[in-house]
Amino acid sequence: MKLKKLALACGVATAMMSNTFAASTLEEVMKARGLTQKDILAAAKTYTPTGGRDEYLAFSSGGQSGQVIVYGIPSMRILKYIGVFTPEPWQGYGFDEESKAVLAQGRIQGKDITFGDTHHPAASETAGDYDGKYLFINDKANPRIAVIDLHDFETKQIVANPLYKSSHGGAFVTENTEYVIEAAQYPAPFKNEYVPLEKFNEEYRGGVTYWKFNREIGRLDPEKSFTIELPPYSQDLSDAGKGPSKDWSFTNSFCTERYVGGIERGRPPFEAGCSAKDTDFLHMINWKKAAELVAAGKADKINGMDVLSIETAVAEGVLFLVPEPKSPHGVDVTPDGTKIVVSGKLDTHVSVYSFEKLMAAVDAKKFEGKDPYGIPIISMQDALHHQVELGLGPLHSQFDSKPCVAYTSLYVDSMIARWDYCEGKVLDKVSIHYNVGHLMTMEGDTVNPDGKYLVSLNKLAIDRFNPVGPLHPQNHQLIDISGDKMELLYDMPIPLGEPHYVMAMKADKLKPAIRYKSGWDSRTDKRSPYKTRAGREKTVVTEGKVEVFGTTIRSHITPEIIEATVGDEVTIHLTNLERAQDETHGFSMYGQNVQLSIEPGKTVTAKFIADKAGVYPYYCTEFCSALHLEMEGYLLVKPKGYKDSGEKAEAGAVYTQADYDKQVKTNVETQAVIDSVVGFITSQNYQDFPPVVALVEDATDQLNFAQEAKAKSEAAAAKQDWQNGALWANQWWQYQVKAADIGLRAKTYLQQHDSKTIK
Ligand code: CUK
Ligand code: CUA
Repeated sequence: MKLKKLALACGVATAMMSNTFAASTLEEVMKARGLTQKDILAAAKTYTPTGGRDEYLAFSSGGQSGQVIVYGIPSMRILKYIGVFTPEPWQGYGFDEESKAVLAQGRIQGKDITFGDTHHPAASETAGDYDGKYLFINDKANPRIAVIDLHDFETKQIVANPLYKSSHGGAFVTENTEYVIEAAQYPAPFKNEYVPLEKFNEEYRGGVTYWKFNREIGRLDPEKSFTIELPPYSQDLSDAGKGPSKDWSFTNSFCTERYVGGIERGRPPFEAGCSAKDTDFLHMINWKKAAELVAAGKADKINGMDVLSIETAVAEGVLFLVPEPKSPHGVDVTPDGTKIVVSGKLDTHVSVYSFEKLMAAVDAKKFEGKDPYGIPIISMQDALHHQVELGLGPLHSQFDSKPCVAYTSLYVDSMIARWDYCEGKVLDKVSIHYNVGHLMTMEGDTVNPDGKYLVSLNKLAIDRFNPVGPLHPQNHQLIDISGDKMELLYDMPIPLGEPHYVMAMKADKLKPAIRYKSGWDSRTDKRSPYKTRAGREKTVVTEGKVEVFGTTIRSHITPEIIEATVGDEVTIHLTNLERAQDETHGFSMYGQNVQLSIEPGKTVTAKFIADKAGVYPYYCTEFCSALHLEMEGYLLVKPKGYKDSGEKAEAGAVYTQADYDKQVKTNVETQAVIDSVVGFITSQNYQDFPPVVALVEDATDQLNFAQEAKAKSEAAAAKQDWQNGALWANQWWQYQVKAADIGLRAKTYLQQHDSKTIK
């Protein structure tokens, strides 16, 4: 009765849907779903059939989630959330000891911080172009930079800025990733002490930090990093120079009024006091020369970091200011490095500065004055190439493969402007939904942009998606920029924090691994000292400690029983023995906050105190094989002084010779099936197909395990131990089934990929 009602209700609700399903021609589908020709064209430009790949991979900041979001372009399919500043259970990030150590590097004054406000991802560059090796991202709330290795898409390092109390203008890399740039934001004292706001001008400071990147080891080197002290202006976005300007970096600022707020004390709020003047300052820094000065011992150590004082930076000619229209936000260097595009939220213009003119003023020492800290100011007239009126609220700019073509987000107008920064002409505009922050074109911040697509990172998504409560998803809109008119193609909801910037790289630049070298600690990129081989698993019990050296492989965890006494520190090292692609095992345990992800080859460690006597089942959390549910075990925590009764555990089922014979008969038949599959594969040119070679390797592994189990079952049978004989015969069969499964996958692959007999 109930079912009938439900069916009726569903029938009404899905009437339109079922029409769509019944429709068999394109025209019928268009009619049923109310789609226009333009919609169909947009769909055809983004739809990626099963098995298809994207041309670009986008790496998006995950905003407050503290993670990085990876998605494909043009399909806009999300591929991964990389755990960066925030624990991420699926990847075991922040749960295994190896990744906990990475998160611990990001402690702020000794305190664990388990989130980040990520803003700007930056890919490593060689000669100003993405090289596909590393990704960096900043945390605005707790000034930190993280390093992600694109070999395995894992976070390897977090550095915390020892001077700032917030930062925004990071991460941006210099042309050959010599340095990763991180600018401060809200001024604060460098020392970790109380300083009254009355001392703002004297003791609060801003700065730009240059984190030295050591490409050999793929890590930032704090010892070789340095900071340029800056006045207490709120430094904002930064960009590194390119080509002729490659030794320089540029950092915006707002609130050069140095207003300190105090709305509750009857003073006008920050927003009024920080936007009173007509102009703020663009900071222009010769980082190359600054690095030489630091190397020559001209820096002071503050909180362990080399700091070049304003005084030294000015005296040595590495720091200059240029006025820019008030409350600027984006600063972007053109691909040829000759111009710097600055957009001001409160101005309808973008200001295009000429690097050549800036250098002419520097060389001629032609300044219009000094700021209160003695920094020379180059006049706007002397530095501007021109200003171009684009619309309301210009924020960020990116570039096209076509010379002189830029795209700028118009926050207030909710539009993207395409314009010519050489001639100063607007070329086209397209509406977006709504209030765009950053925008991004393919490789659009390199020396060699690809054009093709643009993604608009909108701040509001009102009315775009099915409502899911007051907190809306973010909306990344994909726009086709290959033609004369920009065309909106697709809306992608992002359900994880507010991304600020995203960058996209040609997918074929990336060469991610499919497995680790055996027994690998992926966070330190070294062989783990806890690597355990098959057959060498052991549990070491010492006073107050239980240490397990275990393994995982389809479909068992070794060990399956761990015994401890209450109060013991339990350490479990697990090595995934798998070599096959995508054969990750998980490991989670009741009540201990343990959740590991063990990818093929990886070794990880869980550590906890067994502080309560009891029974703690554990199991594999990845559906890895037909007997995945049986991938299980028990941690038994005994009370102190517990005496075993000496009773023998009785098995639930008893096996006889008949059971043994029956299983062996099945195994012999199964082997015949396997032999025929193997016969097929080896009759093909399978060596020409690397995925099949990998599958064959894996199947061979499984068949070797089957042989070992077979030997054990026969040995037991020889002693008339039918119980163990039958069980080992069953294990032998389990391995056969896995081998057969893999073999069939290989066979299907060959049949679908045109191997020689199919031709
Ligand atoms: S920011 Cu958020 S829209 Cu942090 Cu680059 Cu401009
Ligand atoms: Cu291993 Cu499920």
